[in-house]
Amino acid sequence: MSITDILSQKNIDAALESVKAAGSFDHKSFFQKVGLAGKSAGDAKKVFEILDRDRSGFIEEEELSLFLQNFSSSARALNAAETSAFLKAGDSDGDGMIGLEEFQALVKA
Ligand SMILES: [Ca+2]
Repeated sequence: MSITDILSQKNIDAALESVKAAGSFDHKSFFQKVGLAGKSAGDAKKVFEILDRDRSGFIEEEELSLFLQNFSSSARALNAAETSAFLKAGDSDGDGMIGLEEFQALVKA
């Protein structure tokens, strides 16, 4: 499964372009631009499985910091403030990671 099986390259390029500047990442705006906000729970699950690189069943902080690189290997890493804001937005049960249901809720938010 590749991310472009789920999302269009055009939307991915536009979303990545909008977060090029360090500190400019906002998950809500990114999920909108990349087209994920309008996808089904099943498609969100497929994306979650790509983001969960070590297949632990959770997106941990390190995986979150490399979030953009799942869309393009040349994309930047998120900085510490962006990563921590992203984690805080998604981690509703406070375990320090984002689970599948949390991710599905986050992309719709
Ligand atoms: Ca993981």
